[in-house]
Amino acid sequence: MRIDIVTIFPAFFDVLGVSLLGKARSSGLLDVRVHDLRDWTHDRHRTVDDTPYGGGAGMVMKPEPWAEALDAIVADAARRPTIVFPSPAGEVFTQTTARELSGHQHLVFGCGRYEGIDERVFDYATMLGDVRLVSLGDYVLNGGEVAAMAMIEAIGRLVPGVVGNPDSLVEESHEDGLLEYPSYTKPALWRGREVPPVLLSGNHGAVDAWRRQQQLERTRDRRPDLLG
Ligand code: 6GU
Repeated sequence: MRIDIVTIFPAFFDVLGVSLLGKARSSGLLDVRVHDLRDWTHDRHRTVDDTPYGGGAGMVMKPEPWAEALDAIVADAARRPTIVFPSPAGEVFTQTTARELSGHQHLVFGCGRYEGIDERVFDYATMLGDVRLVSLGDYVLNGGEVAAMAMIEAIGRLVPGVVGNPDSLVEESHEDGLLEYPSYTKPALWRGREVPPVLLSGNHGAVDAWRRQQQLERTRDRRPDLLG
């Protein structure tokens, strides 16, 4: 999978060089390319923002650098990419979104800062790829970078081969619409706290039933919205 990221803060993405995704990059499973939006400005100050038409607080990202950046990225792309703009005004990103996007060959993340990107950029981008505005949830971050990082990690780990043992992907929170069951390791008695005895019983049927019950109870207590 190829992932292009356009940002005015490329350093936010330095962490893509470490841990599981870092390994996936070194091994060639993920081809991640981080681009500085300012490389497509032409003035001495490398300006990416301007005042909003109609007035109001804050600055808006100018359309021209965005169009040039996206043009350059798709120019050497094999096929139409999916272009994701992280935005608190977008559709909510879930495990379903991650699963879907993990099947795409080429993702482009356009990370906006300030009050947003000139709206015409989203329309222009539809000529180059399939455009999605995607939010992490109902709270506001300073820009799309941290949101893009979260999405890239959620998506990247679903790309076949990135997570070494694919079994670890199936018993996670949200994969079956429920929260994950609790996990324990040795020692069986620690600071006065015991591991639930059923887990030491060797009875696999009983363990499975207990875990399913735990998933249901936790989901009901913490995330009743998931049960519909
Ligand atoms: Cl995708 N962007 C920003 N700026 N804030 C957010 C978000 C995205 N998702 C939740 N809050």
